[in-house]
Amino acid sequence: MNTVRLEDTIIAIATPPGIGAISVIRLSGSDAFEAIDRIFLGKSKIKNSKSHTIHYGKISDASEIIDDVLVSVFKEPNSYTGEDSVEINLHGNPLIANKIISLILNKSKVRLAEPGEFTQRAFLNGRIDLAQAEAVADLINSRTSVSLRGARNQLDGLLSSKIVDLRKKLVDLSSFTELELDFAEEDIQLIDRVDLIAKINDISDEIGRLIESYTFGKVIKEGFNVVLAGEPNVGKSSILNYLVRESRAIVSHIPGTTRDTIREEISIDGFLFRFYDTAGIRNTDEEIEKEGVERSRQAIKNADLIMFLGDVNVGFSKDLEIQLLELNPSVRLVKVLNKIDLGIKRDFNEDFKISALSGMGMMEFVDGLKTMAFSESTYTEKDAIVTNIRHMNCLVKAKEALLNSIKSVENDLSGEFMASDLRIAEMSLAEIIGEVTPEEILNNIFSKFCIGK
Ligand SMILES: Nc1nc2c(ncn2[C@@H]2O[C@H](COP(=O)(O)OP(=O)(O)OP(=O)(O)O)[C@@H](O)[C@H]2O)c(=O)[nH]1
Ligand SMILES: [Mg+2]
Repeated sequence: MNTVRLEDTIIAIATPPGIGAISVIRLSGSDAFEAIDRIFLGKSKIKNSKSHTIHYGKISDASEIIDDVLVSVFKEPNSYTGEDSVEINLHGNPLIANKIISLILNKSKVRLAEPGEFTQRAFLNGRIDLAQAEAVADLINSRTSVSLRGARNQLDGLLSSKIVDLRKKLVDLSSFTELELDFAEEDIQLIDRVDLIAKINDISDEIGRLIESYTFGKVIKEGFNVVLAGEPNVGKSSILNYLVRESRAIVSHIPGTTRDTIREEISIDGFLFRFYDTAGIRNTDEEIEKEGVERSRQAIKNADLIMFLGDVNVGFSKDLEIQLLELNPSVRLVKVLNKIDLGIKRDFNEDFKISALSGMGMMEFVDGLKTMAFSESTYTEKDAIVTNIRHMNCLVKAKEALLNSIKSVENDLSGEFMASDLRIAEMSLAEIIGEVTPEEILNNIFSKFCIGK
């Protein structure tokens, strides 16, 4: 989507490809009503209908009836896109949908919509801001109840209103500092410097709290990556199988069984956990196993948590522990002793004791996992939580600018510096909600949507 062409009327199928009870075609733009009226046989013309009404009728080509349909009418500005729009409910066969779309394309000045173009119009026409538009995509792509709730909150404007509020505080401050610049010659201070710094600090702290929420927000949206790591034969694959309740990975008494990294997702209390079973790490000359170990290392680098496994009779290799932490220095590592059904002979300073064979200790481990993923977060559903890396980057930029502005006040630099930093901070916040967002970024955001959304 290079240049925005709001004047075009666009069409797309809004339901997934394939067969279903019904499909929905969306049509939006100034010619939407005329376009549908050219092929729709109903009691009255759609053009003359009231907004938010539904009309039964038939779609017909000159020679044949294509389908009987329901047409919903939305008049601007009270539609999803803010434009005149219709939604056609038809029988859920892609052949019918394609016929209707071709018919409209042939008979009217309508073009196929690009991915996300309906939502982009909703944004450009001021129906929703950019963070809300992004939440639409998140809502559709959510795979757990928790991430769904996060997206819902963002779509409802929880984050946006927080950003708007912070931005307003900044604009209020800037109005003083900009005014001071106007009277620079007279050297007037309209706002006391101690007071000014305190106010900037308050805003910066609030932004800081949003930045911190991203650790939690990322887990909400993307899930939590747990890598099962350890020496060969400690029972990594057995644990994966236990967690997913199926024989997903091959288990054998022969060390070096797992080669490929195996990924499985499970939802625990509505949170998405992604488990990676990896090849046991050891020095080997066997070519395939070597590659397996390399893949283990890659998985470990991307882990949020390493589940470091030890055998009840052997414990944990200090050497391997060091290697794991070298690969991912910021990761949380928990020591889990497996095979306790064989009897515990000594203490290895482990965090958890389990048996993949009998299930002993597994409940406690899974409970522990939830705590480890979320304990540090003191965020509740009602808090604005940042789940999007783009927002996160804008917030970091804003905070940096605020810290710079404080520095220039403390160093008694010319007011220009502080005013300019406050402006940068304000612009960075505005970028989150799409008020000063470069077109390239906008295109990038909407191109990731599905067609018809
Ligand atoms: N007694 C007992 N045996 C277990 C337990 N977990 C795994 N085993 C056995 O230990 C052996 C190795 O199990 P795997 O799950 O294949 O071990 P792994 O860590 O995936 O091994 P590699 O893929 O070779 O690195 C198998 O014979 C399992 O049946 C357990 O909790 N108790
Ligand atoms: Mg294995």
